[in-house]
Amino acid sequence: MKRIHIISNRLPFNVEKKEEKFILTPSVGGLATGMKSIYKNYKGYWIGWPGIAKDKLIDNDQEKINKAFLKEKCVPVHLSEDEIQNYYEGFSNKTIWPLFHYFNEFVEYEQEIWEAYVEVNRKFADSALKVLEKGDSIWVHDYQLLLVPRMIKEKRPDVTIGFFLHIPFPSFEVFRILPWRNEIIKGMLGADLLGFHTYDYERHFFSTVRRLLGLEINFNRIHAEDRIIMADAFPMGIDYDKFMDASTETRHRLMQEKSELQLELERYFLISPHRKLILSIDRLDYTKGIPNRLKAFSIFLDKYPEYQGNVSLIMLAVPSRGNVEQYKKLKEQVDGLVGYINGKFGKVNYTPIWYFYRSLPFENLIELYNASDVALITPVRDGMNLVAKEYVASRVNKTGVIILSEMAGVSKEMGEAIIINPNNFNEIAESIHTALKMPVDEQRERMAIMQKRLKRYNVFKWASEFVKSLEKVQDIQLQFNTKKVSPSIQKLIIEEYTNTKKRAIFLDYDGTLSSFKPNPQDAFPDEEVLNIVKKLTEDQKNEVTIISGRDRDTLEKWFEGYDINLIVEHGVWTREKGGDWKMLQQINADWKEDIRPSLENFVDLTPGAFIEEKNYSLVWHYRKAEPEQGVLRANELKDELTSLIANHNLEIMEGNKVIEVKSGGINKGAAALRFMGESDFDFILAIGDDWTDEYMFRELPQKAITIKVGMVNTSAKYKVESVTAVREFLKQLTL
Ligand code: GDG
Repeated sequence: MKRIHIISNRLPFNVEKKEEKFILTPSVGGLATGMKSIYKNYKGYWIGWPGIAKDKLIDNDQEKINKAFLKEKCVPVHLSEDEIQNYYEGFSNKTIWPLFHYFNEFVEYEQEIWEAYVEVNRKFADSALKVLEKGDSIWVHDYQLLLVPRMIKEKRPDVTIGFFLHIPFPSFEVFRILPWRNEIIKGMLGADLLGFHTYDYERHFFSTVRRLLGLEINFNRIHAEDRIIMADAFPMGIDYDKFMDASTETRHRLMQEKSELQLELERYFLISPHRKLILSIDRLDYTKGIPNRLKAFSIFLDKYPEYQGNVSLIMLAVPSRGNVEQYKKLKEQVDGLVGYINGKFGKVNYTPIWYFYRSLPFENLIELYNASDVALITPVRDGMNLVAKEYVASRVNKTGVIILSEMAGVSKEMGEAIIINPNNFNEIAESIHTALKMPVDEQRERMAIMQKRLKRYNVFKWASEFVKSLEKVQDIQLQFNTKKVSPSIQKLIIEEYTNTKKRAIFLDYDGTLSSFKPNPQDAFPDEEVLNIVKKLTEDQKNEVTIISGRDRDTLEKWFEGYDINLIVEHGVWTREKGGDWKMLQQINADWKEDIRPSLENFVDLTPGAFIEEKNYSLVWHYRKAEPEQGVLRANELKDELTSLIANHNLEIMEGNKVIEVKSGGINKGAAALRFMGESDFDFILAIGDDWTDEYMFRELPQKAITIKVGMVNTSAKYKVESVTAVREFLKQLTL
């Protein structure tokens, strides 16, 4: 079986020094649990920070730590306090975390912490590169390591890389705020598969890729220059059985086995059978909507005073990132609110809020899940929120109600919960009332559906689905690479070229010899292209033809003085070298006046779009339009044109970000064939990038060497990935 390595900020063990020895204890977080199966079954290494700053180590501590971890197949990445400060607490938690959770006002834009982030990402990548072998895959985790995929891909393009983001991916309008947006998105695109918790994050990511890099995306595949990259939603699950089993065990404990917390919880209900408990558990983070929840609880107690004395909120807030200013302020705010509510509604024998500012052992967590009638989960933004899932998995008798923020990824999977807007305090207060009054049958009905789903799609299934997709993307890339002009294929083509005497060479221009520019007139041939053309045309055995959709005047001007044939406007006009322009067949352009108003209307409706007029065609360009709107309008325009052209002999062609209406029966395939006529060429080469070139690829004789630019489906025999690759290929031919 192929190996899969894992990289995450932290290793799945906590390390502690005891009498000169370093002792490792497994960490119990969701990620560690989910990855355990992958890391065991696929026999890879886990690369991450061990949790101790290297400045704190003395003598040969580092070596000892490495040794201890190596036994567990872990590779520690040692970081200094400064690095942790700037990379982790800094750029990760003060820039990316707030921005990706839509807290723009908290984002810090410090060049220094960005540079530390780059450097530390490089350290993680370098540690991974040391263990990678041919055929290995690697799974990179989360927002601390967004640059790692590219850093690895650049050095090891053969390694398949997966990346999973555990937090939301924000809308483009938010992401674009980042000064380092291009570096980050390119860093992520080093991966072959990108996973998100929800489809919303996935579509934000796609829209960012489209807008920042202009890459083509079909369904969930991104067409990068040299490969296909896939992105998909994989909602992370939990170890369902672990929670269900632990919870079942808790319920069957003998009196003497019960923990203090469990006994205290039982005492609470002894006072009155009508008493109820509401639970909330989170890290103390501003994304979790803790103040919102407290305010809503206060409104609830005010509005429904009959519940005072009978309903308490148990709030577990786990200390987190306490050095960061906003977290300190949040702590003060929460302390204040809890004090206010307890002061206002508390009685001698009634505490409205049981507030724990600490982390509790797993057993206690289960006791809380078990004892609580309602889970109140109100993040203002949350990638997923595993607490919601854990509460469901711990409900042995299927009672209990979840109140869930629509801003948490988990809400997409839990339609049976009471879904609220975390900023609507009245709505939350009402939903607490609804939850407390919900009939047991209804609770059981809802809970059973959620449990069934969570049991099926648990964290192991999540991890294995991701790995399955990683394998699938390998297959897809392989399929696309099968036609790629490899060095050995190139050698064969050069041999054939050298051994032949009469060669026809058809070269498309835009997207083949020259890259697209926002304005078509700016894509004039640079020195490199002119040199290539010059070299090719100097060989008397070659008939070189530029075959393009462009108009006569432009190409004539650009290639003036070159011994070259031109076929323009998809084949309407031909000019053999040294000759005059000839029209291949009699066509007219009277139709333009009927069609033009429609195109103009679509220009008005689509900022950035414009019309190019050729002798026998009209082209609507949308490369400069906002990408999603451009595609939408292009589809509408195509629809409209289809009915408009009914009375004319016209064709609608869809090129690269263009819709072209032109006289029918003309295409590059027919034009190339006509151009070759009866001549007996012993070598035919055609290179092109869009589907107007597919006519050539299909209609040229079988022996022709046809090459598509771009790693997409094609009827060409071969593919190359880019304009640069075309240029290199042609240079090799003429060496
Ligand atoms: C990030 C994303 C996404 C909490 N208190 C204690 C304790 N916990 C455990 C819970 C749960 C985990 O911590 C918290 O996970 P969440 O998913 O709720 O939130 P984040 O920590 O913000 O996680 C989040 C997640 O990554 C996974 O992709 O869902 O959206 O923000 O497992 O049980 N565990 C123990 N004692 C505690 O006091 N033992």
